[in-house]
Amino acid sequence: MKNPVMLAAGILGTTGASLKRAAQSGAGGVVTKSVGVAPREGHRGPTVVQVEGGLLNAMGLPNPSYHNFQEEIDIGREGGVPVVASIFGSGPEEFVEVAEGLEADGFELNLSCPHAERYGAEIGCEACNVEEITRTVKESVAVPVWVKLTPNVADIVGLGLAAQRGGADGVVAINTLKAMAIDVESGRPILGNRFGGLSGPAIKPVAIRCVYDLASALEIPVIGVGGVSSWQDAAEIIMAGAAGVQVGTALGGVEGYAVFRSITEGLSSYLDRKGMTLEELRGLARRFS
Ligand code: RRO
Repeated sequence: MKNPVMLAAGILGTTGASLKRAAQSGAGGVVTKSVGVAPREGHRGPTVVQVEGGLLNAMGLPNPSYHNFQEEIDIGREGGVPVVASIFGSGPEEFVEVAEGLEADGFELNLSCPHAERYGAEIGCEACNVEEITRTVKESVAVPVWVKLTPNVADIVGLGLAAQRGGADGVVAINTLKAMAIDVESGRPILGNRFGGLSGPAIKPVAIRCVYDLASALEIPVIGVGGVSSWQDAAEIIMAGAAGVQVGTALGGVEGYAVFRSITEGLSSYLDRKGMTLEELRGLARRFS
C-alpha cells in the first residue's frame, strides 16, 4: 500500500463508488462491508444510535451476498488501491465458498461481529474455530488473509495466536465492543436487536491495549482499528505496534472522506518533525516495558 491508513470494514464499504471515493480521498487500502453466502436484510431498526463517545450499531450483517458483490469490488479497484473483501460465514465451508467466489486483493475474515447469531464473535471467540477457519481459507486462496478479532473475550492474544497458527498474514484488532443503550422514558432498549457494537473514540484505549498485547506476542502484522480519527490517534496505535491503521466511525464526522488525507499528511509531518520512519515509530511504546 502507498500509505498505512485504510477504510475499515463496515463503513461506506457497501458500494464500489464509496470504496473508490475512499481510495481517491487518500486511503492506502479499502475494506468492504462483510459479505456472506446469501443475501441478508440485517436486524430490524433502529440499527444505529449515537452515544457518548461513539456509535452503537446492530446492523446485523446486511449484504447482497458474494454472488452480487464482485462488481462493487471491481469498481472499488478503479480507485487504484488494494480492495480487501471482508467476509463472514457460519464455518469453514461458508468462508471458503465466499473467498473462492470473489476476486479481491485480500480477505479479512470477520470472526468478530458482536451481535449476529451463528456468525462473527459467536464462532470467533473460540481459538480452535479461528485456527481452523483461517487455515481452510488460506489453503483455498492465493491472496493475503487477515483475521479480524473480537475484543469481547478475556484473552484476545490467544485468538491472535490461533490465527497465526492457521497461517494468517495479519490480524486486525479490534471489532466493536458489545454494548447496549436504553431509552429512559420508555425503558426500551434503543436498538432493534437490543445489543450492538460500540465504536468510535470511546473504544480507542481498548484498541490500543489489544494491539499492544497482540504485537508483543505475534510475529505477523497487527492492523489497528478502533476510535482512530486523527493523526495523533494513528500515531498512538502505531506506537502500540500496529503495522497499519483502519478508520471507520470517524468517516461520519465533520471531515468525512477528507479524514484520510488529514491522517496521512499529519502522520508524515509528524515523522518528518521527529526525523523518524514509520518503521521506527511502530511499537515504540513497547520499549518502555
Ligand atoms: O453488520 C454489523 O452489524 C456489524 C458487523 Br458485520 C461487525 O463486524 N461489527 C459491527 O459492529 N457490526
